[in-house]
Amino acid sequence: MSDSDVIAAIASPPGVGAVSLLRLSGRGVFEVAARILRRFQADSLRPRFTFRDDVIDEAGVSIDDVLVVCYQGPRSYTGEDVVEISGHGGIHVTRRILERCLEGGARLAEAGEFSLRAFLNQKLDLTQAEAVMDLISAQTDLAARAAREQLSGSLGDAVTLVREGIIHLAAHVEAYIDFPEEDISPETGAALEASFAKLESQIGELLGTAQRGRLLREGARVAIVGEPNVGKSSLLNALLGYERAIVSSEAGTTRDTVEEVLDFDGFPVRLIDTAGLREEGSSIEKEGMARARQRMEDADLILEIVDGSRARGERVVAGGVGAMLILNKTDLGEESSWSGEEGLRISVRTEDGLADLRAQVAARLGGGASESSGGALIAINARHQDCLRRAEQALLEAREMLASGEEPEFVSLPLQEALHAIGEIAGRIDTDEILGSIFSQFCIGK
Ligand SMILES: Nc1nc2c(ncn2[C@@H]2O[C@H](COP(=O)(O)OP(=O)(O)O)[C@@H](O)[C@H]2O)c(=O)[nH]1
Ligand SMILES: [Mg+2]
Repeated sequence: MSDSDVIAAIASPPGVGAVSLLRLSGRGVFEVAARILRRFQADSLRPRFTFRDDVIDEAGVSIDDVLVVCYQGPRSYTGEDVVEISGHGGIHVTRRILERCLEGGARLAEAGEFSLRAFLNQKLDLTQAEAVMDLISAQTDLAARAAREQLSGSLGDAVTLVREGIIHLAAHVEAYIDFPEEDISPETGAALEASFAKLESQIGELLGTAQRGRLLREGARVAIVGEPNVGKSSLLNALLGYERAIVSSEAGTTRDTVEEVLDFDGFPVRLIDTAGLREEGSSIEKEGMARARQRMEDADLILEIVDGSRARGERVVAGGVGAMLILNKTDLGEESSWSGEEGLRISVRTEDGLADLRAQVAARLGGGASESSGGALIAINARHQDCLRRAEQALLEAREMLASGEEPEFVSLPLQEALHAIGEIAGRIDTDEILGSIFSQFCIGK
């Protein structure tokens, strides 16, 4: 596989659509186009101009009447010469056009290969390539915004700052290797300390966005738990806006877990209604309760619902860690034993307090959207987190070595390690493995 041979793929989703898009990229792509299009001439093309042509078969018979746009590298998504062909979106016709591209000299692109080329041609760094994927799979406005900002380079810029800081620090330390007779003066020592502290706080800040990143990409699991009949299923329905779960005044109605994804102030939330927890119950209900307990363990957040109109009993969530207490049925008045208890008061029946509930859940999950409305909405992924942790660890090591009077030569080793770990984030260091693992998650044609 050459890294600039002509690749082709259907870029639109499989199935019937109004139009389908085929994308070709690589050296010689205009010659391929000239072989399969009736009027196209490689030597007189107008880049970024739409024109009409026919894709023809071996015998010169038209397969489809198409629109064609050419891009001349490096001014294209991949940085190479690119041809895009829009055809009539039938499954058969689209496949025939792709076949013609392959017969004309292109080969089928691998998953993510267009974006890989964009990366290799420095049109995108790795964080931006990952953002392309995030944008495609975003389920809420906030998730899409985070992806867009990462695509525009916000994370890459923040990482570059850290990288420059480490280079600066390393250069400082290296200077002492070249002049071994000089001791590190107290002023220099203090300046180095300050640089370490600054880097640590920059890295810490980025690491602090990991939870938000995970929740925006994967959604949060929020389990609604509590005793029977407190209004758990009613709450799920009210938040969803339709009667998803069965509500009844009979205790033990919900026996299985019911899950739905919804948008909580920008956070995709997987809301899970569970069977009420109580001592008695049939064997089916007991199985439901076992599932409820399992969901509680996996949850990012537990909403513990109680009936505020009745005397308080035992709490079902031991210690209340990671749980929000919610007193429902305030329309019936609050029973005196709850007075002074911290917890959100709502009434599913009158919908009082539901907006507060949404906002508080979003705030608990990711600091809320408003917190970051001023600056960039950075939300790192697990790979970035891993790189940053390694960098943090290596910096810590370097700092300790320096403090204990270690020779500068030795200190520069962990600094190089930190630099390497940070470099991996944007991909400014060649490591085939990380490239493979990232781009293979793309779809063909991306
Ligand atoms: N008065 C009042 N009744 C409610 C409220 N929320 C739920 N209920 C009622 O409480 C009963 C049990 O509700 P359900 O959602 O099935 O409870 P679950 O067992 O916790 O899922 C039903 O009769 C609901 O109509 C509320 O805010 N106020
Ligand atoms: Mg229920």
